[in-house]
Amino acid sequence: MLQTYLETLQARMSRDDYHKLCALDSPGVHQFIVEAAELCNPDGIFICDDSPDEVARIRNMAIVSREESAALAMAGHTFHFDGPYDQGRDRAVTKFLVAKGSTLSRAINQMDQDEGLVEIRGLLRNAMKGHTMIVRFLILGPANSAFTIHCLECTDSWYVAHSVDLLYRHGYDAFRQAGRETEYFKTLHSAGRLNEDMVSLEHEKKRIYIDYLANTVYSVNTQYAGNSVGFKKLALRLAIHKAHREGWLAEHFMMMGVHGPGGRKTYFAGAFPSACGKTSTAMLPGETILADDITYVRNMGGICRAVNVESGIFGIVNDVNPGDDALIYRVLTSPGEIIFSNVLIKDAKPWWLGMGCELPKEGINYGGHWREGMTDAAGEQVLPAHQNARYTLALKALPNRDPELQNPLGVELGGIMYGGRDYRGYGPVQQGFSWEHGIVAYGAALETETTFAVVEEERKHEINMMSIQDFVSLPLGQYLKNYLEFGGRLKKAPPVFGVNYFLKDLETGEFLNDRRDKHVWVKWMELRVHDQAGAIESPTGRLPGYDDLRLLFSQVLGKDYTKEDYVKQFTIRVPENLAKLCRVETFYRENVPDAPPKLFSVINEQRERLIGAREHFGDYISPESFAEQGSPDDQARANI
Ligand code: SPV
Ligand code: MN
Repeated sequence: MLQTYLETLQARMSRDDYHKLCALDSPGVHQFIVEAAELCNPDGIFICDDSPDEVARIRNMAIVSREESAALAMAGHTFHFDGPYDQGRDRAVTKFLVAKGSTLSRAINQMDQDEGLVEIRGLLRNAMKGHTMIVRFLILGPANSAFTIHCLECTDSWYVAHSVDLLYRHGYDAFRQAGRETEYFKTLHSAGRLNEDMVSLEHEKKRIYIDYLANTVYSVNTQYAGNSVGFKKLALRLAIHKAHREGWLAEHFMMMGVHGPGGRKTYFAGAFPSACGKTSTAMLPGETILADDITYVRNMGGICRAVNVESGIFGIVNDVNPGDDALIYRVLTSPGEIIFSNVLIKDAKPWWLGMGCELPKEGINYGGHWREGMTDAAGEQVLPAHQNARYTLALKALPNRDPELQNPLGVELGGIMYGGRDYRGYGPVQQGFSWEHGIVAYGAALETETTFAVVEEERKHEINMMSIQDFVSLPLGQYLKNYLEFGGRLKKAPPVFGVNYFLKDLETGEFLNDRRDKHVWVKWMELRVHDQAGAIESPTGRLPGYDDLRLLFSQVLGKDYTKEDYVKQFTIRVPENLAKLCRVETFYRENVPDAPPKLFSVINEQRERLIGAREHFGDYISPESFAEQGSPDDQARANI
């Protein structure tokens, strides 16, 4: 059989490419490529073995094919446009294929596996005619590690093949060394028919189907990297299922190293829905970034250890400016390999919203020629750049990258944080009373409003469990159960924190924090991990004390922190918190029939604590009403 697949392929590719495939002792890989080629019918097949020449060829072809343009002044910079209907992940057309007789939770988009395969194969038939199918081999996680997952992508997009080069570790050698029994993920992607600007034309036929039972992802008529690069949220869906079978966690986490007293560094992982401050937390000045988007977490000898699945960033460029994100701004405006997508182009420069300077009055964007004052069919002003405009770069381009990226053992997680977009309820930072409390009260209760990173109505209030809900290839209750049990099996589960950068004054509607305040919250968490800061026991979690924060504001930001600000920010808002618990409970009762009983007991206990506190202190309770415990004395504080 192996010989038959190879013979079929021989006719479709150069001798050189054929030999590269023969070096892989994997009939499954050959079969996948044969079937992809027979279905999509490309003019040729290019097997990339990751040599520098081939990687350079891919980058060059992305430009020659005009999927990217290098018409930018800065060396190494290119830009790419996705179509107007292809500017984010597309929930409506992204579906799990489920076997007959089984079903995932109601909140998860799914369809019958057989029907889905017939539909998507129909759309992929002959889709690569006139194009080359590029085959890339990659690994998720560091090489030669318990975390490593092999994967391959067949795509007709040079932009996608180029993006994966910046975002993932090369894997051709790993495939060469792999035994036949090695499990791997596969993606088949076609951008479909393109218009004269090399943009996917048939957006109404965009489909992204995840055949998680076969470790395969299909994607067609789309270019937006979140839909087309198989190893972002698409392979995350496959990894969640694998993690469930094997007893570990695949998470939508950034990871960062936070410096503490005495030169120590503590690693944190954090889940935030899109545009809730994930990258800007991971990029805090003076700290190190280890991961931006996806992390695998394992119990290794009772210790919670984690790796970055990726090795690059596909980041939101909106609001990156010298004041708020100085570091990334500097990288984006310096020479180096970067792909900008869906920004405004003018005078050979990329421009984006919130970049901290006046934008040009006209230029080229994803809609074509743009002029200030333009309106769309609905009469709305057309923005110069898309709010979900992005940059793609390798982590090695960042001066603040963490040195442990390639460590096969990963790093020990000191703490985990969850952060949503909650204007009314939760305070800026708090610590869970236990693993279970933190996982439920901050992770499972994570609320946000939909933003521009997803193609649908914006500003809808929603629960987004662990910021991963769309990707969970299991019944959601099973996923939560796995999470709760994972912590229980660790020798010492990392403390769990909830953060909220979006709290507003209930009367004025103004944000109560500056964007940079998050640095103080992170430093406080670092101290808490090592029992070097006190905490106040409030009904929703352990809160920082004023004196610790005042010192940290001064040390970290050089700012005075007034008692008045502290009280405003950390006041427990009982009605808003009770309403939040009600939304969370309703969501799980309605959508997650297999939710673990622990979830409801944690919610109930929190409700009772809130009601009890209200009886004593009223609806809005200053943090100073609660007792502070374990607070370091002034001498210890001075040494922080
Ligand atoms: C996100 O939206 O969470 C992203 C970008 O990280 S995407 O690749 O589209 O998932
Ligand atoms: Mn993400």
